Amino acid sequence: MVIIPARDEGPRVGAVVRAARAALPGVPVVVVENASADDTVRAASEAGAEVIHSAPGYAVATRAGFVHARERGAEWVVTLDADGQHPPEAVPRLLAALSDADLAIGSRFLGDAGYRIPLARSAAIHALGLWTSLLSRQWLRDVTSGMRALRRPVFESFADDYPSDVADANVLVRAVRCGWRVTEVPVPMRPRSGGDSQHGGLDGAAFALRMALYAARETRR
Ligand SMILES: Nc1nc2c(ncn2[C@@H]2O[C@H](COP(=O)(O)OP(=O)(O)O)[C@@H](O)[C@H]2O)c(=O)[nH]1
Ligand SMILES: [Mg+2]
Repeated sequence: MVIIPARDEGPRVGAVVRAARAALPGVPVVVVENASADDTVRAASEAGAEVIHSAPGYAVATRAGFVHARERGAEWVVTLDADGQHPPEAVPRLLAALSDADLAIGSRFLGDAGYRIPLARSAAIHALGLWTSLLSRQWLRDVTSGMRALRRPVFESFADDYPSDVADANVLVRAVRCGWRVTEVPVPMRPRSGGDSQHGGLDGAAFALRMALYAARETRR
């Protein structure tokens, strides 16, 4: 099952849903939406997605997707942004990695990133990558990538217990410490195709600091 959290992505979500359905014929594509002020719901439905609703927040929406996938008995889930950042045509490569991994990350830092990542953001992701690698004792790079594939035991566990504020690097620390096999697959990405990121500027810095703190807390669970 493909899970696409989306808020105010009306101009973008339709293309992502259509590309995902084309790349993965017969696979359910679920858009998890909350409180969009635009036509996100209509655009997603018209493109052929099932739309479900969640409480606010990216992590909360992602978890709602995991719960839905568990109810549907999905074997695996892939999470994609609705903003056009993650190329759905690369999903089959991510799924192939699940043959010997439990969680596969689409990574901008293993090959061609595909676009110029703003310097401050790139520095923050690399610093979080080092921190995450230290905490998990596994070399991980694109620790904030929202493009991930998860096998059933992983998303079923996350459906039961998942952070509600930040769910990026901290989730990877948890996964490695749970003994799940985590791997990275090179995926060229794109900048979001319009609209605003959920975190920019100072808000982004505060978000990165919270993520680092939550990641450290995972080692004490
Ligand atoms: N349902 C839902 N989706 C959200 C929320 N916040 C962000 N998203 C979606 O989550 C995805 C990732 O957010 P984005 O702003 O692209 O984060 P970035 O890629 O880290 O800059 C996008 O598809 C957003 O539309 C939210 O509160 N609810
Ligand atoms: Mg994005």
